[in-house]
Amino acid sequence: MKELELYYFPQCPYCQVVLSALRVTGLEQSVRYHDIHDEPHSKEKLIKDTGRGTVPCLYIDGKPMHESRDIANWLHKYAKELQ
Ligand SMILES: N[C@@H](CCC(=O)N[C@@H](CS)C(=O)NCC(=O)O)C(=O)O
Repeated sequence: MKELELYYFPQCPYCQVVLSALRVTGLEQSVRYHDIHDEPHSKEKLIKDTGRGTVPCLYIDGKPMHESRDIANWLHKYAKELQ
């Protein structure tokens, strides 16, 4: 099982794309969530790690992936082996 952490905030439509992919793939419970508006330190970490403050960003075993479409595609591709 890979360690998955999602940096997001709920009002962000791109984040909703990823949250929807997590629901559809049944991986919703397998992710640790960081709301960057609730946790300023999480936004700071995101910027420090990636040079970008944009969300969504999914960390896969500590490696950050940006872009909602890329993340959703990755989730669908690897869903079976992640469950
Ligand atoms: N192309 C990106 C767009 C991501 C994006 O623009 N996210 C906005 C929120 S909806 C963001 O993080 N803006 C910077 C900020 O709110 O600090 C994706 O599809 O993931």
